[in-house]
This record gives sequence, C-alpha cells and structure tokens, in this order.
Amino acid sequence: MLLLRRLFAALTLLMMAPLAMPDGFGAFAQVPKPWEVGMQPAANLIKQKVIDLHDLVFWIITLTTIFVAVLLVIVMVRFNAKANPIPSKTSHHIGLEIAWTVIPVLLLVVISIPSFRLIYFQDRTPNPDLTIKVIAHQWYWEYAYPDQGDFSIESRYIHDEDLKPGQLRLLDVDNQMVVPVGKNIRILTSSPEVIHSFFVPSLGVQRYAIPGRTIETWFSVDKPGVYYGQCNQICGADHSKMPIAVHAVSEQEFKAWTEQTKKSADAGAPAGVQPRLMAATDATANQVQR
Ligand SMILES: [Cu+2]
Repeated sequence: MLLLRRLFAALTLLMMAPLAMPDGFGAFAQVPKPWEVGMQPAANLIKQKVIDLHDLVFWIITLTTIFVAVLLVIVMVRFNAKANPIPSKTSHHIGLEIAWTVIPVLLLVVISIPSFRLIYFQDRTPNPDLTIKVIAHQWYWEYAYPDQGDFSIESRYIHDEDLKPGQLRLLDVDNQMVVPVGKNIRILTSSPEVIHSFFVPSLGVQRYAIPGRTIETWFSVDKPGVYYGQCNQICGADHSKMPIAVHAVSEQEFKAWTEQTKKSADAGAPAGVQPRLMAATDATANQVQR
C-alpha cells in the first residue's frame, strides 16, 4: 500500500508539475509535454471536475483490481491440488452471491452520479457571455463570431518549413481562436463534410463537429495564455494537421482584436479571414441539437 501511495503521489506531482512555457513564448501556454503522465493541468472549473472524476474512478479501479488479484493469489496458494487434496463440494453461498452482485452495482452508482453531473455541466452554457461557432473543415478550423459583427476566421496549421523559433509543430496555427478571459463562451460545433472533434484538453472541452447538426458546449478560461488542442476524431488524410490554439486575452484586448479583425474582413477578406460563414453551416447554425 505504501508503495502504491508513493507511486500515486509521484504521479500527482507530475500532473501538478510547473505549467509548460515553451521557449520564445512570452505568455503562459498550456501544451502537452514529452513523457507527460496524467492530464494537463486544469485551466478552468470544467477541467477540474474532469480531473476529480478521473481520480475517483482511478481509485475505485485500483482498489477493485488489487482486491480481485489478492483473492486470486489466495485461491491459488490455499486451494491448489497439493495444499487442498480433498476439495469442498460447496456450490452455493447466498450471502456471497448477494454481496458480489450488490457491491459492483453500488460501485457503478457511485461512479455514475458525478459522471452524469459532469456531462450535464458541460452540456449547456451557464449565462453565456458570447458565442463562437466552430466549423470543422477538411482540414482546417473556421471560427465565427456572430456576437461581434458576424465575421469568421480560418485557422490552419503551420508547415514545418514556415515554423518560427518557439512555434510548436502541429500545434501552432496561423490564426488563433481569440477569447476573453473569465467569460462563459458558448461553443457551437458543426461541419460541412465529415465528422471532426473540437478538443482542448486543458479547457475540459471535447465536442464532435457533425455534418447537419449544431452541438453546444462551453468553456471559460481562468487566466490569459494560449491553450492548445487538436481535432481528435479521425477525419481523413490530414487529420493530424488540425491543431487548435485558443488564445485567452483581457476583455479590452479581445474588443480591439474583434474590431480590427472585423474591419479587415469587411475590407475584402485577406487570407484566413472571411466575412461570411459557409452556407452549409448557416443553415444549421440556429438549430441546437439535444
Ligand atoms: Cu478533423
């Protein structure tokens, strides 16, 4: 037990390790690290709830596995043909049978309660401050800001030969999704062609982008910085080239960014900035599926 406790403490320490700050990155950034064990640290309450549920299930699984393994060892040592040449003919034990039915059911109930609570917590935005439509394409992301003048930006990965010092391969993008810090951001995902998935680990967000549907989820970000994720639904040849970079900034910076981006979108859509959404996503954007 002591060894296990030490092992778990080491794992917990690793999870809580100082937050990543890649070279050349002035601001805080949350990225996956080589040899990382456990989940990325929480950047908001949703992720903290994900980690808490994970830890609860981790302990239930660990204790159950140890308990069953110990029973197996006892059976092998005490009841093998040599140690126990004349076996008992007992075939039923009502108390034992009730116990090994009821205890697993109770364990599942214990897991299901926080699990359902978390699913419903992630499902609907409490008091949304703004909405961002996330439209997944083969193979790039489009982020639309209907509340800030209905402009949209396209976000693509950076080719290896174009990477600047400090930029992360297959994580950094040309246009980041910019969001204000501390606000409840409603995310509506959709896709005009195949299924993708919007996944940002440290924000506790994962939602499929499904053709013909608009699905809601939400997140907030506690402190400014860049939070990385990826499409995590196999979506075709360039699936690995759909990174997500969420840049959380102050409210003033966000306002300035939206005004400037809208202006350049209105002025003729330079590369990566488009004033209107694709028709396919417009049609489904207002029907949130339950
Ligand atoms: Cu994808």
